[in-house]
Amino acid sequence: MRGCCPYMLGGPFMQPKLDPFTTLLELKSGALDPERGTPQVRTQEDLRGFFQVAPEDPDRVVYQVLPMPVPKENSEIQCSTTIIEPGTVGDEYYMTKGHFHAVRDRSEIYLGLSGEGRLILATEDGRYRVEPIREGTINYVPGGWAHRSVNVGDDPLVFFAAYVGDAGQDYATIERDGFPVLIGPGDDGPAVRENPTYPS
Ligand code: PAN
Ligand code: ZN
Repeated sequence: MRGCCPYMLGGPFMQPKLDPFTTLLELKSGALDPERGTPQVRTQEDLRGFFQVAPEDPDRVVYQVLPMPVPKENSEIQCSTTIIEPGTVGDEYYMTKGHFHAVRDRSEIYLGLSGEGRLILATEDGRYRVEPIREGTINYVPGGWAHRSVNVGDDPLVFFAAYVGDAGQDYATIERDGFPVLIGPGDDGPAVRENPTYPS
């Protein structure tokens, strides 16, 4: 028999849709070599409406996502690295927009690579959790939990994400409601406070 493992005994054989590929992930910086897609760059201006206050330095880069594009189908696994710069806007640390998955029950895994961060997770009925992200952490993001990562340190926060291919991202709900809590500098390090504009 040629190859191994017939898809079903007696055929038909599954015809793969993609060829295998390998990319080097530079563990500290999150850089991919070779790059596989166009980096997605988010500036303070791009996050207008996500921070509590207007951008202070609109062109400044807040974060980048380096993608490894595969078809957005549930048979595939999307993955990317995210690099969030250190900084603040108003009382909030630099963070991602955050989203629910458009297909709400799709889950995701984050692997922390470097820096010091927090992952805010929230359900549509307002429950929330705050989890750490740093080198070696694995955050499991179950379906139904919106997620936003926040850089609470002085260096870039870098993590790798892998998620169900057809998950999609719903940013509009977060742009409208935000998350139940905000994270910014406090007297003794990062402080989590209630979001005064979160709908009750
Ligand atoms: C991540 C995020 C990435 C950027 O890959 O997309 O960290 O955050 P925003 O998408 O909220 O701007 C992920 O959770 N994908 O589903
Ligand atoms: Zn996600």
